[in-house]
Amino acid sequence: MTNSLLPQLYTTMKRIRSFEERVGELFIKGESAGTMLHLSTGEEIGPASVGLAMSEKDTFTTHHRGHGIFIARGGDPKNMLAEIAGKKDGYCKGKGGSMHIADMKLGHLGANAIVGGGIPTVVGAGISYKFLKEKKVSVAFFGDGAMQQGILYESMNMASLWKLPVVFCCINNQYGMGTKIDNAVGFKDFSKRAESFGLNSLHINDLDVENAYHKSKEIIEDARKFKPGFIEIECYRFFGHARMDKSPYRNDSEEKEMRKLDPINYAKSKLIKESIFNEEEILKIDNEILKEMDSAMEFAIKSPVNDKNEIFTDVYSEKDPLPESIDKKINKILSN
Ligand SMILES: Cc1ncc(C[n+]2csc(CCOP(=O)(O)OP(=O)(O)O)c2C)c(N)n1
Ligand SMILES: [Mg+2]
Repeated sequence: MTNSLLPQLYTTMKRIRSFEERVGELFIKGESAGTMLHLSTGEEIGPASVGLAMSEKDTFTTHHRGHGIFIARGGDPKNMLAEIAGKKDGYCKGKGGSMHIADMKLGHLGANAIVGGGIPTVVGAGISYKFLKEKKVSVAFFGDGAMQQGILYESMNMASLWKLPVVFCCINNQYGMGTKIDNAVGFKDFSKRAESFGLNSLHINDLDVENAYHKSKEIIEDARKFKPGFIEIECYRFFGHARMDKSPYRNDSEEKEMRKLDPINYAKSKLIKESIFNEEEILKIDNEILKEMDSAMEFAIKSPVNDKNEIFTDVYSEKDPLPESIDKKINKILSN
């Protein structure tokens, strides 16, 4: 027995990677509802460390590369894969897909495909927690591309001014689509930028997920005491921007070198070095995860497609009925 959190952190990272392997498989089988599937392979240290450092009732938003974060926060691979397949058992009944999963029950306030789009939501959540005296923290996860968006700085300023229980978490994977960070960013010390807004700032640039967890935990718990924070986690996006991108803008030797910086392999070696698990025990964990993902895949493929009458449910507010002209158009579509 061990008090170390490393087994849990390792398992979370491995579940994220295995899940996303299945996302790729779903796409190859022609079962995914869209082609814009953004994998976080190589980046699992961020979702696992910050995701597990959050408390049960805490909330979050994600960017378009958010599968891993949702898994770390309790997302069920079955309903996530069903969502990506556009099926009825998906978290949003298949209407959101990979980039728009949300589940309020698990604190997921929404994934957002607009770069930086999910950031102000956590400021709103933070204001409500402060005034309702709820001991919750809201965390915005986003990429390095969003560090160049004005909305981030407006949000940081408000969080700082009103001392909100909010954390801004930048998963810096070195690329924004096909643009390397060096070609897009004048001043790369992101935590210094956040510090200048009066935020509690943390920069993580190593492969040790346990270390990232403990440091992130401090930032999150400070935010709970109304000292808002910023976390940057450096990593490398192992594959293309989305499934169709073969990364022609970067060379094989860079990818080969950078893929050596694998947080999962690092955690595995540490588990063995610290005699927490041996190779055989780790293989057993990995096989359990593969089984879990096999059944999630089966579940998603078997899940039915929604009835066409479901298309507009949960889309418009009941309190705010559709204008008559739109109603007529919808009825025309449904009657075809
Ligand atoms: C406001 C806005 N501009 C451009 C895009 C197109 N776009 C989608 S993802 C992306 C790159 C985002 O890079 P980053 O924030 O680093 O996230 P990553 O994809 O690396 O996880 C861009 C430019 C968009 N979705 N929204
Ligand atoms: Mg990026």
